[in-house]
Amino acid sequence: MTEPTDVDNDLGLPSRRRFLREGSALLGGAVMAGGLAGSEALAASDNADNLPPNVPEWMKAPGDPMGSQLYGTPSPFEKGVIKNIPDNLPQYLSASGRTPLQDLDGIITPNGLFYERHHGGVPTIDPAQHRLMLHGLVDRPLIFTMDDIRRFPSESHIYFLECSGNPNYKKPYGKTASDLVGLLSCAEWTGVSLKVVLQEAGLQPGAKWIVAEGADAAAMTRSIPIEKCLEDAMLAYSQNGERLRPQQGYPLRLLLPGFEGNMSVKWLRRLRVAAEPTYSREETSKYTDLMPNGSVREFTFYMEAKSIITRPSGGQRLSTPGFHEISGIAWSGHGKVKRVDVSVDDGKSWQEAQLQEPVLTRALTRFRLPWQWDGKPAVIQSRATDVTGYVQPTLAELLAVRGDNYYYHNNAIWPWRIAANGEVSNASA
Ligand SMILES: Nc1nc2c(c(=O)[nH]1)N[C@H]1C(S)=C(S)[C@@H](COP(=O)(O)O)O[C@H]1N2
Ligand SMILES: [Mo]
Repeated sequence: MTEPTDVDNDLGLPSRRRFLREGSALLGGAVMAGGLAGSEALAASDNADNLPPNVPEWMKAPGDPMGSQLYGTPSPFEKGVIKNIPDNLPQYLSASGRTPLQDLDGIITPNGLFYERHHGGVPTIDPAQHRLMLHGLVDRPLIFTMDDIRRFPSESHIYFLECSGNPNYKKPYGKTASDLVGLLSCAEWTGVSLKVVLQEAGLQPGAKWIVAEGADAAAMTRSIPIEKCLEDAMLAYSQNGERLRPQQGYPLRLLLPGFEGNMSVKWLRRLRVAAEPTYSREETSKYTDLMPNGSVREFTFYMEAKSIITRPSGGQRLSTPGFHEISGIAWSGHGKVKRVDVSVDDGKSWQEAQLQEPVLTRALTRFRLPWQWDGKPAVIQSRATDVTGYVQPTLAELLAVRGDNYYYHNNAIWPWRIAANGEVSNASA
């Protein structure tokens, strides 16, 4: 093979020398000023033989043949991008694994990194033996096979799913974006509108709630107001184009966009239409909150507006002063994110971030803000506002209203502290 010197290769990419001449213009001047020379320097791990202008090792022989992986997996160099499983919790029957939000881009969570939360382990369900039973206040009680479900007209929507204990109000809050709010993911879901299935059975007068039950050892049970069931609730069987993962409820889950994750019952086996909620364990002893005056907030369905900077974020390090894009995610159970403001001066002033299209209802929204870091210690944070005009509060504001016994629904602003050496840590810890 000949050495690629100043000859354009057949991919039409700029050659090295042209890149050196025009490089800073291509990358927008100020952004990388001085940076190119820096990247020419050898890092400790670099093998000079693989660097320009030499031909790297991996060009000198053909790569792996087709079919060496029948289900693709990430590059071995990405092996650190995995679910975050807290080791300070008993992790068998009631378990959680968090999405590594700080390592992801865009708004879609890859299926292998979707957060998982389960109360009785992950059942292995043969779809041929799975049934969904629909009964109670309906004209025609029905039992569906998975084939029956998939014969209904289907729809696909991108929605986030978030656990309402994400995080809970008990310290310590954790070091990384994943420790803080990694019980959050976003996927394109495909399934059947619950409304369509309910029309098939015929709702009777007095139908006010639907009690959903999962086919796991926990028989997770939650009551859902009928309005939500007739609005955007889905019986989902696919996630990002392929069938649900077992951890996400294979072969069928309920999906209630914008509601606390606990209500999106996985491994869905039963829907009972009722006049009253059932007051199950998960809506009485759990997923309710004690206010300072002794009253209890129950049925706190909606996930309020929230955001977090994922880059730079806790556990990461800024390599050099100068240009850095601040990027993160924002979401609201009430609908679209209207704006995100970012502060780089510990909350003294705020700038409006750019929202990356698409901005979707009850989905994650990516935001970005260009930033010149002067190399001095700084505190950065983001604040979401949703379509209702609601503004994401600070942790201090939430604690002042909700008191010491509140556990779920912590949608606080999470500031990151950047030290002079570039290290990023949790400023609320
Ligand atoms: N059947 C069943 N459904 C369930 C659960 C469960 O343990 N069993 N966990 C709930 C909780 S607490 C959450 S936050 C979401 C998590 O969904 P995921 O594991 O797909 O992320 O599922 C909910 N649905
Ligand atoms: Mo949850």
